[in-house]
Amino acid sequence: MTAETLPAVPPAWDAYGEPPVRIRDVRTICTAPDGIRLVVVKIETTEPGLYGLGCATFTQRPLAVVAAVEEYLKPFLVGRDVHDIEDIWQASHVSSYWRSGPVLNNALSGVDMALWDIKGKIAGLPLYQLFGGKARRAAALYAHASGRDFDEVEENARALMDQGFRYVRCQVAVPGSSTYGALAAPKGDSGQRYAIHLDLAAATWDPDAYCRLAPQLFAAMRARLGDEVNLLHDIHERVPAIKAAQLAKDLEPYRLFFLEDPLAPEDVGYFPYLRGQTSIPIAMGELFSNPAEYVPLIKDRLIDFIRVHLSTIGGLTPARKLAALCEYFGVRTAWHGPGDVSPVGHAANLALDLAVPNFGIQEVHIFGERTKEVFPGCPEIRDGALWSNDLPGLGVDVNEELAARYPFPSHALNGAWPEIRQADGTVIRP
Ligand code: GCO
Ligand code: MG
Repeated sequence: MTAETLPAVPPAWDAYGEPPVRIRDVRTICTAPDGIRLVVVKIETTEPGLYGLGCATFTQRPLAVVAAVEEYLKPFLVGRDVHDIEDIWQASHVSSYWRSGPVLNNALSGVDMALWDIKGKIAGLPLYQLFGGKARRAAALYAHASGRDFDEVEENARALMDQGFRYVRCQVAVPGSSTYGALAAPKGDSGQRYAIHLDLAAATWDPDAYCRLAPQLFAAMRARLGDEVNLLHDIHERVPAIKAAQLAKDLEPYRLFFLEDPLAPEDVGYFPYLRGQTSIPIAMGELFSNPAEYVPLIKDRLIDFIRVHLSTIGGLTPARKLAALCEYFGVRTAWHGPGDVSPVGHAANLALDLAVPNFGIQEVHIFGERTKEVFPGCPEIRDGALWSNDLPGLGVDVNEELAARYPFPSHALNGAWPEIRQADGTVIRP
């Protein structure tokens, strides 16, 4: 298809540039080089060789995102001017009438990030330059130290500290419980079985045992690792709200950098109570998908760090607005950066990390060699920080031939989170 044969689409105003650059094709690339299902959107343009990439990874429902991109967004977007990012975001967002769910937002994010990537390439500038330029050299990182017991957590934390990490998230297995974040992938393992960090052999979850153990873990880590390292922890919405408040108080003496997801999105009404009980720094939000969900927590200063899975809120366009809102309320950024964010998504996180004044911390997943080969230009981890290259746009490419060699693992649930239950059989949050 050439620019001339493309359908005439709204808006009716003149396209930018001579000749204008239009969207020629929108498609998805599915790959799992390290066993984690990743979805990336590629937008090709009417300019030969000019394309953009965006992260659309919703690893529990990747195939639904693929359908949303290819069946709905593609026909809606082909022919539009690549420069109209805001207009395209707004139009796509409401084109489903019902909106702001994670499937549609991830699809929209793939498009949104790809358009920013293209804009950067046309400008010849890395994205952080379009966002106002560097406000820091690199983004300080935290990585995960997990273990079956305190010794293993300590060993993994020390290994990270030896690599220069100054921020370490610690999670330990509750014996006999299917604990979130407790298993680390052993050296040389692709991470496939550990992608969602669950000990599936242990069938149930005991919130009381966890609430007793977590403060002991941090007492041990402070004693063993010293005062200087910044420690973090993710409750992962695993306990009833009132227990989370007690746990937050019990963890206070260990001076965490932040305590993440003490409450489930359904329990945000408890935040004023939690805030009144403890001065522990709180990080929240990776499960929100409607950007409006953050507003009450930000404006009432109920959290300290905003956690956002960028693709789940619809990409860079809404994330930039949230970061700016946070700036005025003293809330710092902590974009979600686990293994189920593609290197393209990590590069998008980094573009914001470098440019926003209220950067807090960046979570990182240490990608395996295969993922780095599939995604040349993947941001570099050095001295406990994430460094951007200076290529135009997001600076990350995808080797499609190689990506195709790592199809999604075949599994009956296609990536869905297996259920976790209490001893009496009640299903609980993941
Ligand atoms: C975190 C997260 C993740 C999520 C995962 C779900 O890193 O803070 O909670 O590990 O569990 O992204 O797919
Ligand atoms: Mg989390």
